[in-house]
Amino acid sequence: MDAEALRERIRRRAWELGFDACGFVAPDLPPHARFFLRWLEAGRAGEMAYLTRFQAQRLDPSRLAQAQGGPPLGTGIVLAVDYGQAALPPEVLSDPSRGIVASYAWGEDYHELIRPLLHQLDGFIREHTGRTVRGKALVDTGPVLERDWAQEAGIGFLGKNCCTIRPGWGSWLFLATLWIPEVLPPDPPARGMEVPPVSPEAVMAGLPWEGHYGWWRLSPAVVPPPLHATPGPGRPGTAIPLSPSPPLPDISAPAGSARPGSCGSCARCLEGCPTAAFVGPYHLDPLRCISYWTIEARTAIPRELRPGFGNRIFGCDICQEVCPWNRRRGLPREPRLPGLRARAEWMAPPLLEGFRGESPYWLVEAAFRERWRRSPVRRAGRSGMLRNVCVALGNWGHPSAVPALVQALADPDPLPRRHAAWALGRVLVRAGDPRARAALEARLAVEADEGVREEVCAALGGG
Ligand code: B12
Ligand code: SF4
Ligand code: SF4
Repeated sequence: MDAEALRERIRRRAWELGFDACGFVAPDLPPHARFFLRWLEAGRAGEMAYLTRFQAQRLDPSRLAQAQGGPPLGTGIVLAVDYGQAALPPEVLSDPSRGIVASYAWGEDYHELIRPLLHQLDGFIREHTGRTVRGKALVDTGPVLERDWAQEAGIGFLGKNCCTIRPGWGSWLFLATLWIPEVLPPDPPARGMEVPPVSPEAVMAGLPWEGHYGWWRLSPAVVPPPLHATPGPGRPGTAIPLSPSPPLPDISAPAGSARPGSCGSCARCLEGCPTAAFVGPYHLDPLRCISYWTIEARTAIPRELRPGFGNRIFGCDICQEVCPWNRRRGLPREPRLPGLRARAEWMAPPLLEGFRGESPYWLVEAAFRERWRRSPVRRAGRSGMLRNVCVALGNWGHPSAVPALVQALADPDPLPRRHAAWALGRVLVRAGDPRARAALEARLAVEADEGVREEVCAALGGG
């Protein structure tokens, strides 16, 4: 079988396995590698130490198998899974007594679902080529700039919010890559058109928000049609209507371009970020991002950022929710992989639910593991989630949160204790609840941890 024919067989098989898009790249230097290195030098990785490792492989994916004594890799297969589904209605999103979970975590952990599919795809290729060594199957955690490769493979373009956006689908995509020794013809890359490329230094310094940074032509051949021809049947309890769309800025295609994508002069994501995490278009500072703090970080959330978190307790979708490319999406539909379909109980749990006697999942490890079994939320851990929930309770500032916060203030882990103290301080300021003051004073009398003592004092001082 010739290389072109094998490539098309792989695409078809990828679709059958549940991938919605599949493109092919040559493993060269990723286009924004220099920006990535500058970004690292500026300390943007924070606690995400894994981003600082295996740079030789990240800058040259042909070496990804080298550490295990594997052969040089000749082709990258870039895959996307569309997880977009119903949006939460505005009254749920803005309900301060609920904790909003990012939509990528409404279904089961995508790493666990997608990795075996990559291995199956690799097995299919090996059957055709007779190869005995395995390809390198990576989803999220590998040393690969997945968004760069998705753009190179023509799957989507990079939005100013940093996300891969595919016109017609939006940005609710998981990305994954499979790197194989076989050399297959690459897809035409989604190269920028019309506007000259901007330098990494300019992106680091912060580009003007409303600038127009080009159109990206996308490969029309990434999926066997039709995609999601009919919306899925829906699961009980998850049929939540899409919220009505506000008027949209003009991001329509210039005449004569095929499947192009662009942000145009739109800057909604940059304006909409509640913690001002964007230095500028294409440049996010994770150390100001809700997603980083609520998922990745194991330390205390900076006090000045906490009010901006609102009721987001795990991840954040705001810079995607406001994006016209997501609002233009068609009818609500369901991911083809059944495991990714939203579970009603994982989307926006009432904040106080996990403190109650029948299932105190924010307080007891075993209950946490049971309540969030197979959910990506487990990544933050029980105490990390309790930290996040305390911030949301503080932002609610309602007296009914006091008993829960008193329990959190007695947690064995100082991390949630710090945030519970802060939240009680907010209830004190907002509602003047004497129980909040009493709890803080009682804690100060017994607390040994310096960080918690400092938070308690700040809370009692109204800081
Ligand atoms: C670290 C990481 C994070 C960090 C940092 C994110 C960031 N923007 O840097 C944090 C924890 C904040 C994060 C958050 C989220 N993440 Co994340 N994350 C990653 C991870 C592991 C590495 C990304 C990375 O290298 N960042 C470093 C910076 C430099 O890279 P970048 O943002 O991709 O930047 C690119 C652009 O800046 C661009 N660029 C530079 N200059 C220029 C100039 C021009 C003109 C253009 C067009 C582009 C451009 O090139 C850079 C390199 O590709 C990837 C998986 C992977 N292996 O790639 C997932 C990944 C990017 N995350 C993903 C998701 C789903 C999310 C969240 C939506 C989760 C959530 N709901 O909370 C948010 C979205 C936040 C956002 N707006 O980016 C998906 C993205 C899917 C998509 N459609 O884009 C990925 C690919 C995981 C996956 N396998 O599906 N994430
Ligand atoms: S805080 Fe939310 S809106 Fe801001 S960059 Fe992070 S994910 Fe996007
Ligand atoms: S909100 Fe606007 S600027 Fe941001 S990614 Fe979407 S189209 Fe681009």
